[in-house]
Amino acid sequence: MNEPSSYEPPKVWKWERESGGTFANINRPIAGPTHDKELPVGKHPLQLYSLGTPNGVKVTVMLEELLALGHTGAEYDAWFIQISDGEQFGSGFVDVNPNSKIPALMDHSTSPPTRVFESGAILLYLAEKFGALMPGDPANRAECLSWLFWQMGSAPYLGGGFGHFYAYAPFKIEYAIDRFAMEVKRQLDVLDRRLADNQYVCGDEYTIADIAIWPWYGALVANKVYEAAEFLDAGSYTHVNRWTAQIAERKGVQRGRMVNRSSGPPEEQLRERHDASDFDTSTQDKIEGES
Ligand SMILES: N[C@@H](CCC(=O)N[C@@H](CS)C(=O)NCC(=O)O)C(=O)O
Repeated sequence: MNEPSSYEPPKVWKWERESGGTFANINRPIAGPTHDKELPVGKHPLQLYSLGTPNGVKVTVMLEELLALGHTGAEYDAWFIQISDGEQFGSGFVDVNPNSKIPALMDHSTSPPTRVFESGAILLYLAEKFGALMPGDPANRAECLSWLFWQMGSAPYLGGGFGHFYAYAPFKIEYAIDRFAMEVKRQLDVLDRRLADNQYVCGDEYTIADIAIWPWYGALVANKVYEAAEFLDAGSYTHVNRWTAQIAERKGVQRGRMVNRSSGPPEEQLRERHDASDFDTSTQDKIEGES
């Protein structure tokens, strides 16, 4: 274990300076808007305000899967929210999500329009609205919801805990990395054991539980977040790797993971999505831009 810090917490914590590290500029100890800014509203009933992070990808995959199943009412506009510029603190965004985090959804097909925030709540709302991607019978529904909420409770240990201290903190703290690496490996083992006997997380059916879990744990074992696959020996979770590759083949997943994305290969990015044809236009633009 490396040297312990000499830091002694004061009696009352005060916000005096940025903590350093990636994203420190947007961290604040207070809620509420920092500036007035209305959100744009497009032509579809569903308006998504998001970014192509794992939490954002859950919702764009869900919407693209619903469309692939023929639910035309799931057509949506996806607006790009640049969280590193503090756009989640604009007044319009805070009206949709008082917690100032993407993803946030407005459903204008209801009167008055319905706001939904928290990615798990959005997945559940959409599954219930369209009667899709969630088992109907009580026992399987309970299993599906259990895994959905497992993801919502576990991911902060992966992102806010492990990912933060391994990849984003201004210096490496062995104690913190050890603590969260241990927990994330335990979570991967939970998932691996479940997927050893089940094709999908809830059994034979692909559900919102897979849609919630894949952008986090699938991305982790595929080395797409934190570059930590080797460190965590992600290859040893063979069933998670099998499931990750299987889900990556789905058309809804391939489309959904492009939406609101602003990093990676240009052909995998669709910064805003307002129509299904945007996927074709985006690829065409990229090809023309390169020639
Ligand atoms: N529990 C929330 C977490 C959402 C979340 O952490 N969003 C991040 C991006 S992945 C964000 O908007 N961060 C901006 C900020 O913290 O100011 C959910 O699942 O929707």
